[in-house]
Amino acid sequence: MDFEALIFDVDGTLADTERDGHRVAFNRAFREAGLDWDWDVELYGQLLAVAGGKERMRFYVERFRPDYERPANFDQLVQDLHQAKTRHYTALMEEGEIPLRPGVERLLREARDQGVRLAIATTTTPANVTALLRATLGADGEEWFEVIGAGDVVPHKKPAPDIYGYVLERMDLPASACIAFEDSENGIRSSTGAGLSTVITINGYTRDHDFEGALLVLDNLGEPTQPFTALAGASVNGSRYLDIDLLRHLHGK
Ligand code: XBP
Ligand code: MG
Repeated sequence: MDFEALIFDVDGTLADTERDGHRVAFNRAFREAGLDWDWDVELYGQLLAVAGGKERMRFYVERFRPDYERPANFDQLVQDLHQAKTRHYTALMEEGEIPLRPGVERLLREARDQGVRLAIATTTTPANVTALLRATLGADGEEWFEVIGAGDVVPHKKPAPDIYGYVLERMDLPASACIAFEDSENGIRSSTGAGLSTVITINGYTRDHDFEGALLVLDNLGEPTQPFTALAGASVNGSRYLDIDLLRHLHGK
């Protein structure tokens, strides 16, 4: 069966949003609330073991701050911090400092031109997705995607397969008709858990993750002038960048 749709993760896959986007926004929210929490680049890599901002803050307190005395309204505090963090994050995206990764816009445009359907499956908050897509693809950026599955719409975040199941159901497509794009171990566990063939583009935080079962592992999607490096998975026969033709070829195998 030929494929009909591409389903993209957002953070780390469409753009390198974690180190200079989410991390910075969390720290601004902590400072604003008068907390002494400060997530440096290295610590944030460890915190990425847990997907979802609210879940990540709880994990930080449990694992790294045994000294922190939780106030009675800790649940509310986490909600409030997360809301502030989203405000800082969307403001950062509006500044437009975080570009799409190499080859992303090219592949999205090519898919649209060829009638390949597009969707998003992410743990991040919907407002964050909107802010990134508008800042990078333009005011109609969200409309490029038929379904945007994001945040708390499913009870279990990645690595659970729920968000991919949610998107497939809304697109009324079987997993075999789609290819997922991910950057992390939690991501590929989620996508393959939903039965999807998955292309990985690694980044600084995920290069040592386990990508067992990936269709293809690349450093990035590549551009005609900036070829990718294939790191694992199917043979790419000398291709320099990932396009719809190469995806068709790989998917057919
Ligand atoms: C992305 C995440 C997100 C963001 C924070 O994971 O883990 O939690 O870091 O987003 P993936 P929120 O790329 O696997 O979807 O703070 O909005 O939850
Ligand atoms: Mg990701």
